[in-house]
Order: sequence, then structure tokens, then C-alpha cells
Amino acid sequence: DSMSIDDNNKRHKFWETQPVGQYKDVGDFTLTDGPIEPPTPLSDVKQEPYNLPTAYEWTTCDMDSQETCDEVYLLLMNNYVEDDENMFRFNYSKEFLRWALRVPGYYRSWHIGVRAKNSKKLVAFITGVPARIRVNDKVVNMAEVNFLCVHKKLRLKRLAPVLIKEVTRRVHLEDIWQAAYTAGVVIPTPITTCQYWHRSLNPKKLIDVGFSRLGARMTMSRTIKLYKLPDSTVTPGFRKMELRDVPAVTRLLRNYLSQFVVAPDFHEDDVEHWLVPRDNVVDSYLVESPQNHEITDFCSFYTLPSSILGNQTHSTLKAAYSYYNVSTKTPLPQLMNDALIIAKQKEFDVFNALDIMHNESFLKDLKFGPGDGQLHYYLYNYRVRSGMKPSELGLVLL
Ligand code: NHW
Repeated sequence: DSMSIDDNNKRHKFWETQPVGQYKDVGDFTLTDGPIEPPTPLSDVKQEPYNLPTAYEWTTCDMDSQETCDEVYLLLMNNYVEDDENMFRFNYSKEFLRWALRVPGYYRSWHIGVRAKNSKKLVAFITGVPARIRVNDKVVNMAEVNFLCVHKKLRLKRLAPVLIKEVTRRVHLEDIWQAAYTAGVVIPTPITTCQYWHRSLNPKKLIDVGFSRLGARMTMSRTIKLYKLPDSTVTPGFRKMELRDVPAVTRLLRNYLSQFVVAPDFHEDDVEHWLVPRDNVVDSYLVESPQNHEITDFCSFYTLPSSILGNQTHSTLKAAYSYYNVSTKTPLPQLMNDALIIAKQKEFDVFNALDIMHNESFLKDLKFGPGDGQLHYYLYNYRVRSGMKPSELGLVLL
């Protein structure tokens, strides 16, 4: 809305030069959906990488290599996203990074690192992966850009714009001209702004590590009782998704996602990659009707632990993040309650969800509380009608 734009009406020397929605265009209804600038001939795309400060060099990160994967893992473990109070830092696992980056049709050239020339130490990273994303009635080939990271010692030296320009160049070389990304920071211009909600599964640990606080007039034992969950799931026919379910889940999901303004255009190979369960990476469950064996409902979450910075007793917060959920027969709150039960069985400490898709229908009833973090969604070189609500968004980025 215009308030948050005014609050953030500061200059963005880099983003003002890019084909993204600019603050001055917010509320200009003469602008229609579609590319902000047309593609240039491929032969006009710059052939050489952008210049880095002389002590640094580009590297393409081969995530098949155990050694490179280890280096990326450590860079992110020590330098990636922290909360505002610097109490927690995302700790994506190596298996997760491999899953997130080696997607159907991926380009190795889009997994970009920067090394110090002398020590060869990896000091910065940015990635893109290809995705078909539908915006209203158009399916657009895009890059999903993620894992932008600059080593703490190299911050505020304008390295991030160089990384962004380089990934853009390499995406252009594949004849792709649009991208989707999310960030906790406000830059020109979010298509929508979402809020994280958190459901305590292990309230004592969450309070001990400072993730949450004891409510007013609450004791620890009352809090533990409040968040207690049944030992086993309640919906008849609820089971883990298997490879053989890919066709049915694809149909269910495509049909469901068609109602949102922005959503991935999933084919069977995408569903096989993104949603077939992988231990400690992604969990998917469905409801198979005990009568006719029809697949009627689906839910999923991914595993993204955070390091707990400076706590004597606990080093990791085990968090599950709501991914794609579809209900046609089982009410969504009941389905998600079963997801919470599974997450509790798997010893997650907290279950997180954004207020996107139909998530608002279960957040309050299932005792999720609003977090202080916001997540802004962005498109590069693609304009969408301003004023989109989180509930009109059908896209989850990792
Ligand atoms: S969001 C997670 C980003 N990573 C982190 O927060 C990790 C911890 N922080 C850092 O490593 C998910 C650094 O602080 C980073 C900035 C590297 C974030 N997105 O180098 P400078 C993603 O990965 C702008 C976009 O001096 P720094 C999505 C900032 O506004 N821009 O800063 C990534 C300023 O520009 P301005 C961001 O602190 C999407 C400039 O960078 C940003 O040393 C990328 C300052 O640069 C962010 N999260 O490094 C865009 N954070 O105009 C993809 C800061 O305001 C676009 N900035 O002056 C699409 C490309 C593909 C197109 C294909 C057609």
C-alpha cells in the first residue's frame, strides 16, 4: 500500500536502474501486466562476465562435487540470512541445497560463486534455477533467484549488484528474460508482502532459546499443554506420497494452483522433483480415499533448520516450512493438523507458514502466532497489477 512505499521511499542506486516495478509506478493503472522491457537479440547479450574487484574471480559451482557442495554449505552456514536480532541463522543442509539447485533442466552456469584469487576461498554466491511461472493467464519461463550471499567481511562494498548483474547475464544467455525472488528487505517493488506465522511444536525449547516468550498469565506447563498434539494422524487414508502418486498429485495441484494470480506451472517432472519425499529435505502426504482410492488432498513441508547463535544448550532449531497444500475433501485445517502431528513425530521444534494461498483458513485455529518477519515477493522484468494480496499468491520459494 502507499504507506509502506512512503516508509521505504529511499533511494536505490542499483534497483532504480533495473527493469523492475519502480515506486513511482505504484497505483498507475494505465500500466498493464507483462514484460517491462522486450528481450534483446541473444547476440547483443554481453559475452564476458562482469568485472569483479581485482582480488576476486568468478567460479561456477558444480553442486555434483562433494567438495564444492561443502564450500557452499559452509559459506551459507556462516554468512546467510539472520533474523533482525541476530539470534538465528538459516542452516540449509547439503542435501537441501542439492535438491534446490539440481532441478529439472537446470543450468550449471547459473550456480555462481566468487573466490578470493589468492586463497581460492569461496566468498560470495548467487543462484538461479529455471521455472515456468504463470502470471494471470500467461505462463512465463523464469529464473528463480536465491541464495544471494556475500561473506560478512565483504559487505556494503556493492558486490551484491555485481552478482545480480552476472546472474542476469547468464540467464539472458539462455534466452530467459524474467525472474522471481523473495527477500526480507524492501527494494523496488514487491508484488506482495507476506507474513510468517509460527506454530510451536516444542514450546519449552522455543522459549529456552528465545524464539518465543511465555504468554501473559501462562506457565510453562500450561503452555506445553496448549500446544500438545495427538500421537497419530486422524484423517482416514492419510499416507506418505510415493513416486507412483506423481500423476494424481500433478492433476490435483495444477487444478488447485490455477486459482492464484501467480503460481508455478507444474508438470509431472517438476512434481517428481519438488514433491516426492526426500529424507530431511521435503515431506509430502496425501489422502487416498479408502473407498475409491482417489487422491483427494495433499500437504507438504520442507526442512530448514536454523543455527542458534550463542546458546549454551541448544545449537539447532529444527523448523518445518509449509510448502504446497491442496484440499478438496478433507477440510484444510484438519489436513494441516495432521501435517503438524507428522512434524511433531519427526521432532521438529516449530512449523512455519506464510499467509499465502488459503493458509489464513487454518493459521489461527491451529494456534499459529504471527512472526515479526515479513517476506516480500518480487518479479524481475515483469509487471503485475499492484495491490495483490498474499492470498492471491500460489508460489513458495525456498
Ligand atoms: S533473500 C536473501 C539474501 N541474502 C541474505 O540476506 C544473506 C545475508 N546478507 C548478505 O549476504 C533471497 C548481504 O547482505 C547481501 C547484500 C548479499 C544480501 N535482494 O553489496 P551491497 C535471495 O537470495 C541490494 C536484492 O553493498 P551487501 C534473493 C541493496 O538494496 N537486492 O550490499 C536474491 C542495494 O541496492 P540499492 C538486495 O549487504 C534476489 C545493494 O544490494 C538484497 O554487502 C536477488 C547493496 O549491495 C536482496 N536480498 O550485500 C535479485 N540485499 O539499489 C535477483 C541487498 O538499494 C534479481 N540488496 O542501492 C533477478 C536476477 C535474474 C534476472 C533474470 C532475467
